[in-house]
Amino acid sequence: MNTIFSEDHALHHGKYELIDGQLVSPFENPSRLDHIIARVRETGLGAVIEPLDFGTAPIKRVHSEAFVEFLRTAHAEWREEHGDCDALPLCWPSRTLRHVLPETIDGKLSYYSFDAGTPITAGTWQAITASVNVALTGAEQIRAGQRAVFSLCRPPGHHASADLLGGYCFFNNAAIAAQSFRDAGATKVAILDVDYHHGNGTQAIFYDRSDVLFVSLHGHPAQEFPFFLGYSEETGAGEGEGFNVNFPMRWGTGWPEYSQSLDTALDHLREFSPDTVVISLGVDTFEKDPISQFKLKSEDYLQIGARIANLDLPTLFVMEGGYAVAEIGINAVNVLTGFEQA
Ligand code: SP5
Ligand code: ZN
Repeated sequence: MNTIFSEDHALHHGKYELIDGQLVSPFENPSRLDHIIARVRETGLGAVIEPLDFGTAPIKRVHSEAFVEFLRTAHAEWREEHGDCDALPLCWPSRTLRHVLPETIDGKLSYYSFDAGTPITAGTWQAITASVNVALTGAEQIRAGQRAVFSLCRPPGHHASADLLGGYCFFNNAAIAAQSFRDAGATKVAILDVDYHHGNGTQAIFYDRSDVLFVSLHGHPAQEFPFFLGYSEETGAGEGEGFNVNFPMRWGTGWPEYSQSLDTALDHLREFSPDTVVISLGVDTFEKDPISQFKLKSEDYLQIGARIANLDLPTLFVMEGGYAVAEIGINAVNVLTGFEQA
């Protein structure tokens, strides 16, 4: 299986995220990908290939023009106001407040974000456009006939919706790839999101559509970030009714319960019978993940890959979360080797 990878991910390296009442060095940092790419090479998974440049047109199929342009200039505007530090918001248009776009950089950053865990740095634009290109290059290789490709994206994407960043995410790589399959002629695309956190951005992007099925397994929003989406009663709207399927699970969930949900999730994909599958691949379901509360073990990821392979469909793996850096390479690549050995 080919891996698509760009060194440009390292240009996004925040100094702080706000978590548990403290500003700490971000859990989502470049060392994550150093470990994954090392494991890809060590296991001989396949070729490691640099992405092509697709420009911003495919991004704007999913994100609003204004949001894309905001991100392009956000750090420069921030630097003019506050000097050379990372941009972080601290006030959001929550209940009782109006959703009107302010003029200043602080106001715009608040408008376009939903948490204080997602710093914008000088190199963020270059890293997030490279991350999209990694996803789109993988998608193009699938269209050219590859059975499966690993798009080693960073920053991740599944928390980002059409005009909202957060949860370490800016552009929704998986959603942009899924839309690219549709635009290239696929009739039906399914996205299976196995990251520990609910893919609120992906759900929101496709919520009223029947051409892209979204199925997600994640920590229960009553307990876990992003808190305000991901319940099982969210099944889609209008045309999209029945094409959004959530499997929220409580803190402490281990393989026995997780694998049952996974099998039911995969049944939904089979019934939908898509042309192509996009996997939002997070390995923050791992027992030692520092910010998560599931109990999966390294060998369980082999099983996840094998069960996805049993769908017998062209499959694009798009990297999302996973913060147990010492084991992130083993866990992520286990999914892929489990897939290939099935
Ligand atoms: C892509 C992705 O995995 N984004 C995850 C973003 C999570 N951000 C904050 C989660 C805060 C949950 N509380 C952690 C408690 C650890 N002591
Ligand atoms: Zn996650």
